[in-house]
Amino acid sequence: MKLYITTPSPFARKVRIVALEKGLSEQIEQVVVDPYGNAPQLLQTNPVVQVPTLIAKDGLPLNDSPVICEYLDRLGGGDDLLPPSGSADWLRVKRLETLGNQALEMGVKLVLEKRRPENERSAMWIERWTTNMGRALDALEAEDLSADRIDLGSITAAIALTWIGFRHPDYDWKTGRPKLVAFQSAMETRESFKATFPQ
Ligand SMILES: N[C@@H](CCC(=O)N[C@@H](CS)C(=O)NCC(=O)O)C(=O)O
Repeated sequence: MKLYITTPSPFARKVRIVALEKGLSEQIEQVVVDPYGNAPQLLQTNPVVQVPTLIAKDGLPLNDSPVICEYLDRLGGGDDLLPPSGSADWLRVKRLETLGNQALEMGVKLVLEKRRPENERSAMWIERWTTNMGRALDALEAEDLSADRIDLGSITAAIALTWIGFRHPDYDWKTGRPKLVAFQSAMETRESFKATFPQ
């Protein structure tokens, strides 16, 4: 299998962590590409030219981190990172995964907006996306997150926190969110997290 990534991408990090947790890393060649430069290999396989994109075992391209993670979870060994579909636990994990992804999506929009020339930036969007990112983090703080429960929900929430700290160093996500602070630092001690820290 082939996985297109960038090393700072939080969505790609999620997939890399899942691959490690499921013992699949040796079967996956990681290829660093430039999505914003329309890397030809990526353009050929993903119509919206984003990382992560996985070329699965049968050669089929998988384009979005949730579907890639679910595919790898079914393929690999060890404990399930996604409980059986339809169960109460599955819904709990999916909700956490979605909140983590929502926080990340707001954060990615902010990065792109802030990369525009200063006179073209929209203060309105920056304000809205910052507020929404904070709300997603507040919603996560209110959840029962535990570093002892490794699943797609806890993995996504933890990588979102780390990435926001990495990409938005001026944004204080820690004050008022003590449960998230303890959770994120405990998750980052796992080998799969240490091996994929954003750079
Ligand atoms: N929903 C996608 C989001 C992926 C995404 O936003 N990737 C970013 C990098 S972090 C990207 O490749 N952006 C390039 C672009 O949008 O042109 C997922 O979960 O995989």
